[in-house]
Amino acid sequence: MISLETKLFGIKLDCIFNASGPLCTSEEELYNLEKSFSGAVLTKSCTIDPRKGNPEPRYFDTEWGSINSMGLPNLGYQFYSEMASKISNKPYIVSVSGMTPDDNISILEHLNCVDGVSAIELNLSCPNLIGKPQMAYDFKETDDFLYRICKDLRKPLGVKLPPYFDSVHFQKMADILNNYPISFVTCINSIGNGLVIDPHSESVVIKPKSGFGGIGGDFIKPTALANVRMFSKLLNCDISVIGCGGIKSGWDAFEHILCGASAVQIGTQLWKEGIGCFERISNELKLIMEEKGYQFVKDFRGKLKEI
Ligand code: ERO
Repeated sequence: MISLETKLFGIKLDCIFNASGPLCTSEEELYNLEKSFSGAVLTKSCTIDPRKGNPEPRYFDTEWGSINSMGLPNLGYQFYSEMASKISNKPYIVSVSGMTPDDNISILEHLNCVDGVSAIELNLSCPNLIGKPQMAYDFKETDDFLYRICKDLRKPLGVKLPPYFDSVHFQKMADILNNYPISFVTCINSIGNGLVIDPHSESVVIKPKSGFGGIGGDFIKPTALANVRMFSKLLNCDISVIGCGGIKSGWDAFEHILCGASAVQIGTQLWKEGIGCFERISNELKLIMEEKGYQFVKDFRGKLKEI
């Protein structure tokens, strides 16, 4: 019997679930995720107050993926906190992306005490907030901030990272993360500030930030795999890596796990295909495992060969 079971923050779950972002904002979307083949229910990143987000159009599908500048539309942390008692069949992970470090501290203090919140994914990498840098590109600020929040942590904490492109940056971030009681890192958020244009209309395709936005889909898979691989090697073994970026098939999920991911998240493909993607990708991954003679995720996790 092939099993997709994995263990994250001490909980057993199926290793494929949603990325924070697509189809995980409203009550209906969260219930739909609970009913689907997603291994967990992860919320849209939340702020203190509900937000409408950036002006539309703010998401655009391309053949190879997507560009978005949603601007953090969400229903506010109280809503996601209340949903914790309603999502009872799957691990429930709340993504947090406060507008300031103090906002994050307040939200985390609250969620620390909410039954039914299985874990928190702290998003340090939103690329689309006008005038706000991605915190995880500032190593000192990230270190200071983790120091503050980890003092009083009562839930498993994960960190959603932006893509890094330089060996020194991988090492610097890993050295910081290794100092804190972090349960997992998610690699990667969308590649920030890409530009998609339509040459026919001679126009950008999304409205916010003059058309600049986070890139997801096929093109980001090699960068995502590199980040999963590097952090799997550099982080303490008690920090799990979750792969995210360019996963639309069982083979993509297999590649992320081979690079060291303990679980994978689906972003752009979830926007495009809807919640049916979890069952399809899970079945594809199981077939690959069967053909290769692997029964468990751990049989091939991190076992990428070098030549
Ligand atoms: O614009 C957003 O809401 C958004 N888009 C992304 O690609 N990544 C994010 O982390 C994010 C907001 C937190």
